Amino acid sequence: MDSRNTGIGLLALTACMHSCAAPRDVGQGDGRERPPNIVVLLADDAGYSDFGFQRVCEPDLAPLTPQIDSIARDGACFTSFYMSGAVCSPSRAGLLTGRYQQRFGHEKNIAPGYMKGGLPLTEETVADHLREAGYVTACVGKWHLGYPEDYHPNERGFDLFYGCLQGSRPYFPMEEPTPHRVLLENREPTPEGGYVTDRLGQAAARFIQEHAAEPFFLLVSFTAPHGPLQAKAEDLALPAIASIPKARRRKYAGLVKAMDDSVGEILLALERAGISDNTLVVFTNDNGGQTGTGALNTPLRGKKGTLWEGGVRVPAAMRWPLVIEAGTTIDSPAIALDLLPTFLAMAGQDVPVEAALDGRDLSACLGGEDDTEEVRTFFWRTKGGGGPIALRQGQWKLVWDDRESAPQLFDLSEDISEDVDLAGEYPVLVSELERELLEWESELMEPLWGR
Ligand SMILES: [Ca+2]
Repeated sequence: MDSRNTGIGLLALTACMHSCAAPRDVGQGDGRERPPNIVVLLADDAGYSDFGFQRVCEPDLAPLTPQIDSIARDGACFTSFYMSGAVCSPSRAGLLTGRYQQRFGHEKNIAPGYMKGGLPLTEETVADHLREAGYVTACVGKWHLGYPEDYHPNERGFDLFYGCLQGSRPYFPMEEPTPHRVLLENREPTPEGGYVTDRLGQAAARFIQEHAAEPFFLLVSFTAPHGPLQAKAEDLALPAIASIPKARRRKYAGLVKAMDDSVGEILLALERAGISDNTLVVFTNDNGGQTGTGALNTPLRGKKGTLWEGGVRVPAAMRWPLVIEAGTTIDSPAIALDLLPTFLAMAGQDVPVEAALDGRDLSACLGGEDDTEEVRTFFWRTKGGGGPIALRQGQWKLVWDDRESAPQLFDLSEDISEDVDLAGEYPVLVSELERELLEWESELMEPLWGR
């Protein structure tokens, strides 16, 4: 433990929490004497309104996510949480580095079999940082951040990798698994068998059991409910799913149900290990819902791949019983780039200035401190220079979807669906936001791959 910085940051954080929200009784001997374990549960392409804990939830999916909902119920629900990307790989690059991925050319998805790169080696991941802080680190699930050996999760800060390198794969066993779709344990292919979402939940639970005695960071990167739409027969037979009229939506619901079951298995593993109270569990989703596979983003406009709210605004909940008061709602906008600095603060690890992070530590707001008065600005761009670009600043969202046309302005406090373009009413505001957006864009590089 000599190289580990295990206490100072947590003590500082806990001190802050005392003034903001009374910490709970730990209920276990050493809970406050070591930094929390961190578990990130990341869904893939799920709909904004497809979870019971969302304010606007589709009634057909509401009964299918009790385990995921429990994270919000027992902790905090974010109502304005964003990803920095609108598709899988760039979004993960932002989340893992805490930096706008367009700064380092990771702006487009990595195509299957692309062998010329991946998450640029200039970048450090949250796993790199947490390992330096003494954490054991694991990535369970899909990687989608590069196929060449130098880009393998084991080279990017993760002690354990259990999952596939590609962005998706069949849920049922493949007769002839390909090297990028087979589930690897580190670099070794594992035998095909079982349902992938179940296997990921089981692998995550095993990791928790094996590492309960030391601080750990566990990223569970589900392939669900990304296509293919292969649900288990037993889930499709459940009355709550069998009664959904549309076949595509039914299958999608089956994928979500299986993911919720795996989340339940992971939460149970934390309970059984006696470390639930001092574990931060984050649930979120990597990009807006893919309506093509049956996801619904009501009431948001757009879907995966777009910079409308439906492409980048995602469900998010965090539970840490020791610090976060149950039933907390956080309306302050936050972005996945905030996770890295938040985790490092919890781990008592200083963030090096040269890391040039774009996010910020959310500890105070998780502890109940109201920071809704602060105006934050988030930026998005997809498809490189000349491609769609957008900004949110406080209540305002500027969307420049087509650079040949004028940007559009929306007041999200009144119009979360981005229905009414107010650009004509606020020309001065539009030109100020446009200036900020272009200034941000001037700091970016062109995408390293993709069309
Ligand atoms: Ca995705």
